[in-house]
Amino acid sequence: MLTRSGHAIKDKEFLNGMKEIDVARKVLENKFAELEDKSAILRAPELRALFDGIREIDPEKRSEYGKLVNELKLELQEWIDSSIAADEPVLPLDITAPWDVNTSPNNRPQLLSSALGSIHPLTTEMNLICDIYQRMGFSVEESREIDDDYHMFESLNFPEDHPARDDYDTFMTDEGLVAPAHTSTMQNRVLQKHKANLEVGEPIAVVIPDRVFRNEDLDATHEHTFYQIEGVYIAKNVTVGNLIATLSAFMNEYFGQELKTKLQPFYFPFTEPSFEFAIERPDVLKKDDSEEQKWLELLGCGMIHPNVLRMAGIDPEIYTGFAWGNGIERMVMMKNHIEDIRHFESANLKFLRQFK
Ligand code: FA5
Repeated sequence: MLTRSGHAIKDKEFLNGMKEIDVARKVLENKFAELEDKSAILRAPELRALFDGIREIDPEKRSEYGKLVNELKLELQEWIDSSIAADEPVLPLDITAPWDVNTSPNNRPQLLSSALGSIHPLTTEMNLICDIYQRMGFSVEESREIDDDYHMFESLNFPEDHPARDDYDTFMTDEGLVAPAHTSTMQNRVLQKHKANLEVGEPIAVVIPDRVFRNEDLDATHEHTFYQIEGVYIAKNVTVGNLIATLSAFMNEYFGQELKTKLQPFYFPFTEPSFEFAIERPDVLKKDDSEEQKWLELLGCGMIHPNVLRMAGIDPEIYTGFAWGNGIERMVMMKNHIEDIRHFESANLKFLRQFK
């Protein structure tokens, strides 16, 4: 501390004063590191003592000394400023922002109130669908929007060069990666992940929703990008009867009524036997009385092929199971009497506002 005797001021006092500034800086530095409220450093007694000592310095040297004390104060202010800047979260750069993110919030265009928007009907319905399956004892797993040939075809028992590969008008990258054409690409992963359930007498019961992509000719019931939900159920002694009972229970809950349904034989390499499941269209969605207009195919399903179980390390002699893949848009269309699948991605507010 600068305590002065009050005797004649000499150069020696000035030099002592300089030393005391250095000592005080070190003390203040340690204090600053400990302080929660960094600005309190400006009220530290060590700093006050330096200022008080100015008047005791030789008048000739006083202004030079005072300048050094002031510089220390400015230095402290800089410490405070940079500690505040370090504490401030660095905002991620939003490249979609239609304004310069460096402008102050007051100068930015006002965002629209969220009350003006609403959740997309497909999201609402997907949440509802997952909720029903969860109540039926299924867990929900996420899929992925880029995959490989093994999961798209091989793990699903599509032999190489088999013509059935062409049924899935698949988009591929130059590197040979696949935009999944169905959520069945997740079957092998889910079976591997949950097969330990079987050893403790529990079933594998999982649904997997996600977006899928096909190089399709578009019409009222065909999109190139649409949603599916895959389901798998595996345990001992599972039969086609369990498959039908599960799908019927789900459909009755989702549509809130018993619908006319039709199960007809079909072919998928990964199920045996395989079926297509269709429901009767409500009258308002029938263009004419033809048999074709009467039914809309909602999903493909069947008993999981023994080769698919084997490839996931599950013994088909002990366990059996069923799987299905359900188109979400078509379900939502049937429930809400929507005549064209292309409305969903049209960004047509008149259409979307009906679901608010
Ligand atoms: C499949 O995708 C099989 N992976 C389903 C499956 C899973 C079978 C598990 C057996 C076991 P499919 O190509 O039929 O099958 O499509 C299933 C459902 O997706 C159809 O019933 C339909 O509801 C929907 N879907 C198919 N193509 C389109 C499309 N272009 N636009 C809208 N929905 C479609």
